Amino acid sequence: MSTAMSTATSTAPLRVAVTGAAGQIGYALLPRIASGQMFGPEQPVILQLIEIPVEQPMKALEGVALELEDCAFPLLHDTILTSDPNVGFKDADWCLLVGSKPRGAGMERNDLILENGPIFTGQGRAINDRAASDVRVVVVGNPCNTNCLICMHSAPDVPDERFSAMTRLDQNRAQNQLARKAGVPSSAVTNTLVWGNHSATQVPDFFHTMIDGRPANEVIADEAWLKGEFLTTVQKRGAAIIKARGLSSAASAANALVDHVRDFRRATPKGEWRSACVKSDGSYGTSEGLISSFPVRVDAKGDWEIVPGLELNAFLEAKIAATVAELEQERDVVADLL
Ligand code: NAX
Repeated sequence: MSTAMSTATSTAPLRVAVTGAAGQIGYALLPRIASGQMFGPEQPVILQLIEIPVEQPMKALEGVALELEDCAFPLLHDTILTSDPNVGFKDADWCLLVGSKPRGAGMERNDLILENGPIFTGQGRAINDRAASDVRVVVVGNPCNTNCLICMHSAPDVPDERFSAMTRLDQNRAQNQLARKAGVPSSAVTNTLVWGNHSATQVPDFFHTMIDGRPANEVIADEAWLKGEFLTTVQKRGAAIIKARGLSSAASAANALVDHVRDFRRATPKGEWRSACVKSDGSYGTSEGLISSFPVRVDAKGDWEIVPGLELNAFLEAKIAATVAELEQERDVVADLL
């Protein structure tokens, strides 16, 4: 189904595929894309919205599309609704893989990984065969690092560097916690860095994150707080939101995805980096090939690199080793899909 709207500009529209589009994050995300916040105020978009072939989410998706129509966004040139990944990913410039199966009652993390694996092999194949030749893929659906790994392996014709998974929400959470503790605006906190897996083993790094140009651990001279409450607050923030709201983070996750895509579309300011999960080159004690969160810098051409040469102290080395061990274990669980 397609709901074409009038064209307001002459720039060719970007095709943006979003899976799980009828879900909570989708609801918060789609207006942000259609209004130009993700790709800029001059860039028209065509939304290619993918849901599972089940009546309720497809019906909900139709409702979301009606609401998008009612926003009369000048940049939104068309909205395609489908349950077929081959249709949804066709010619897509950006594939935002938000949908995944939620963790059910009594389900272990490994069960969740196994349940979601086949979704990401199928979507990877469809992206490989159907998407634009310069497609970029971002995985949000959890476990996002390992889902991204599976998707990347299932799309052998798409260069590995086009895949990333999201720790920008963790970065934003850490930035806010440090700013509040230091009593400064969040803009004073730069180079916020999260290493590893988007899970409770992630490592928010207060040694390389800067506050007003000085290392966070110098400005906040409270080592017990940094190593204790700060780390656990960021690591467990998702659970705190579920406890308070009865639902997982959606507005902040959609906001982080807008940030993540923008980070990859513009040059990172000199001397800075952003946190994102990309394919490991083996640096920082992270096995080559894993999708892990690193300090990432994007150049003017849009190519990214893992920022080299940061020094790791014993504290960081131990924490990174633990999160990498978890990623290796997740990779082993899905070994037959790689
Ligand atoms: P919802 O359950 O509200 O929505 C998920 C949607 O995905 C549903 O509408 C479902 O029908 C759809 N879906 C499931 N399998 C699909 C498939 N194969 N193809 C297309 N659609 C499919 O979840 P929501 O709150 O939107 O969260 C989505 C995902 O984001 C979850 O996996 C969640 O854990 C993950 N998150 C990741 C974050 C990150 O920082 N990386 C943070 C937020 C969030 O927790």
